[in-house]
Amino acid sequence: MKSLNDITFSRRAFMGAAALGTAALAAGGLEAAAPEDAFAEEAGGETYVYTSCPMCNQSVFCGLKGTVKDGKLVRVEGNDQHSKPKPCLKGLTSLQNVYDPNRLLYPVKRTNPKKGIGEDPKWERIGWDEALETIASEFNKAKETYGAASVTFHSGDPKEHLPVFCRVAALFGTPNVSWGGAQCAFALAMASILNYGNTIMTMPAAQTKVHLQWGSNIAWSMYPQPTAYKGMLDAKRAGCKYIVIDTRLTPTAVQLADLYLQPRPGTDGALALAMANVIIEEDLYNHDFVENWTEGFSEYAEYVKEFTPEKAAEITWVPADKIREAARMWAEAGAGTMWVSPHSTTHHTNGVQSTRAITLLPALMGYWDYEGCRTVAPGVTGTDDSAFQLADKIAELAPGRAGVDRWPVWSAMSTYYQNNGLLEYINDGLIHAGLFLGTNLMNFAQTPLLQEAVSTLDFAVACDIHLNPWTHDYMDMVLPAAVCWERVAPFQAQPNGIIGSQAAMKPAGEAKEDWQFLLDLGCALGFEEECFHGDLHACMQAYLDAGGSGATVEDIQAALPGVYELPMSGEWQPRQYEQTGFGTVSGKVEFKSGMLEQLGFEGLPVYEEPSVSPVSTPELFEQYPLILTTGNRVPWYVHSKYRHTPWLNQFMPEPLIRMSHEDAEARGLADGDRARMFNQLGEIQAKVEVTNMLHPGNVEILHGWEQANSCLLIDRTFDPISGFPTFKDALCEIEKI
Ligand SMILES: Nc1nc2c(c(=O)[nH]1)N[C@H]1C(S)=C(S)[C@@H](COP(=O)(O)OP(=O)(O)OC[C@H]3O[C@@H](n4cnc5c(=O)[nH]c(N)nc54)[C@H](O)[C@@H]3O)O[C@H]1N2
Ligand SMILES: Nc1nc2c(c(=O)[nH]1)N[C@H]1C(S)=C(S)[C@@H](COP(=O)(O)OP(=O)(O)OC[C@H]3O[C@@H](n4cnc5c(=O)[nH]c(N)nc54)[C@H](O)[C@@H]3O)O[C@H]1N2
Ligand SMILES: [Mo]
Repeated sequence: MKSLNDITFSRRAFMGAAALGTAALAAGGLEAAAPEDAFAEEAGGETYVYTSCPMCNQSVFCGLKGTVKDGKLVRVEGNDQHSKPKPCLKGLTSLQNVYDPNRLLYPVKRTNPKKGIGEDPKWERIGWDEALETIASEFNKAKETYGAASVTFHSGDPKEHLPVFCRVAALFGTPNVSWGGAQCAFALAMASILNYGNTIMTMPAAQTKVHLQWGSNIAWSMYPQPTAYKGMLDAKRAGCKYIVIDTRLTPTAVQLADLYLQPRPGTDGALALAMANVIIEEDLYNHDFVENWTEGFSEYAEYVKEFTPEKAAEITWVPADKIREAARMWAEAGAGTMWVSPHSTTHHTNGVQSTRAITLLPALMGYWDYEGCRTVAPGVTGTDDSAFQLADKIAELAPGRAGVDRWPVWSAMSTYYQNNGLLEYINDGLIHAGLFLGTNLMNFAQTPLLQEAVSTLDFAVACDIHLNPWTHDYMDMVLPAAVCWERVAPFQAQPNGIIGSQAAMKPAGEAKEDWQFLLDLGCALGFEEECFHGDLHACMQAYLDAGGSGATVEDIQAALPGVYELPMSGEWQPRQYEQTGFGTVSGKVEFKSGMLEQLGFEGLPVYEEPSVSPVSTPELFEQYPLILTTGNRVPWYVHSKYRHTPWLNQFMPEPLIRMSHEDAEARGLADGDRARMFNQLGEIQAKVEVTNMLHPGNVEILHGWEQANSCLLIDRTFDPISGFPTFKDALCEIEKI
């Protein structure tokens, strides 16, 4: 693997990779611009187009500027008028995504009956008319026989289609709608909303004195990182101190941390409670805020007495003096912000409660809504798209969702369904058909069980950029999706308004942009009027009208490459909660959650060991003595995507098992050896990389590899509060092959 230092996109690095790209393009035969043209002289004849980068699927993307020459996209760079003007290496690579010779270009249907795992579907090309008619007839048949809720609208991490996706699902009448948020950011939001009625996560600002970065390696992932990360570096220069708490010594920790804590995976709750113990014992907390604006403090203070730094040190591996130092640094700063990973503290059975314990640390200090803290600033007007999504209709349908009893807190806090139970919903006869748009079944725990279940559906259709056997072998039909440079929809929210996007070219083959496909599907299902007779422009205008901006599609286009500015809903005043209170059951910040108690859960942010761990399953630990973390992000891949994209694949061409020197030596393993990683659930094989990043006893592998699917080693246990999978609660052993 190349080092991080190699990931500057010098012309030379691009050219090296480009050679690979050209060979692949030639083999695929798709008419394409050779990547080396990206650096050809731009001698007239070129036009510029502007779009937003969906390569890492964050909901506010980075701005891109494309140069088009002779109908071909030849160069990609940042749009400096966008609020996120600096794309990362993935954004620059979106050019290769357009011309990827492996793209699916036509709708296909299977000709070989579905028989479960390992069957070749024998795809046959069909036309869009046949595709849409078949889907409509199959979905309507399921609706007549079992009710509309028997059809799931299931999406993954891609998000830009969601307004139309949700609208069409609501029109059809199914509440069994969901997307990547069901494994991703929503549990973090739940924890924070249970505490504050709002999210606490924010980036440090100029006046921030201390920032607590909890398990999120922003240097490599998460936020459109170049812009967010630059903001963090600027705050550091302005004097902000950083506490970084991560199970790995990450680039974020190395570059930013004034204090770095390396906990045992899944023990974050105990660590946060121990920090609270120090803050309360040493009387460092903000009495005024705690007395007036919080609920349940005395019981919480009583509970955290148990978590002395010495006891927490035994649980978490973090030395007691470091816990004290972190607590004091946080409490004595006077203004602090916090950023928590959307998946590292939530992919455990104790996820929501641990994340509540973490996100309550600002409440002890009253770090809320004043300069240098999380500020609750007014947003722009005219961007609420809930009316367009028919949110009221979805809320009406919500009681009929699958899984409401299984995950009551999730179900009370979201109107969508928790799709991690899809396997059981199918096996229990609740779901009979489905649309699988932009998702890979490989990213669910115990993938083969889900694949088997999906293959029993009466009808399943996917829509994707590629044909991907892990998901599509279990479908009846797959439809080709356009990529960002081929789309006119959608819009992106900006801090000061809305930004539009332009297409650089027509979609390749018969690919359609997701908004257009969903409109056509809505029409085929019988909702012509509500789906604007398939007219994308009319749909985009209706979307703008529903938000109340008063803008036309043309206004937004004319503002490009800039933002179409909208008025703010007011001016920020510090400590608005003094007027409004907090959006919780009690109207205050809740150390003891009223909602959790109402739904039969512990109201305090109690710490429990993960369901699989050295402590909770000692017999298993004896056989499998390594704690396995799956899915820590890398800069060049997003989940299962881009494994075949030459400019990205060069950095990590194959799966890697990463482990410490100690763990490798103890097993006679050296860097580059092939090894098997296994536990009671399964086995995968990959190359070993020995690293200083990991604590001895903790190993990792990235998810999304066809050659080594980490979800085979993850059981189907879920956090009972969020319904989140336990992608970071597993044990394993590793042996040389
Ligand atoms: N073991 C393990 N598993 C995990 C995780 C982990 O940490 N460890 N993380 C979880 C998390 S947080 C998430 S969000 C999920 C993500 O899970 P998924 O959303 O299933 O992830 P992807 O692999 O990105 O699959 C997206 C699919 O959409 C296609 N696609 C991309 N863009 C578009 C588009 O614009 N339109 C259409 N129609 N298709 C498109 C891609 O080709 C790809 O096949 O994975 C979860 N799974
Ligand atoms: N390049 C890239 N960017 C992405 C993605 C991608 O696949 N690739 N995926 C996108 C998605 S869907 C998501 S959800 C976000 C995720 O965004 P982030 O949360 O920022 O993801 P990571 O960079 O994996 O950071 C998680 C960190 O948590 C640490 N960690 C793991 N387990 C634990 C634990 O138990 N406790 C603590 N304290 N730390 C732990 C890991 O070492 C890792 O450094 O990223 C998004 N951005
Ligand atoms: Mo995610």
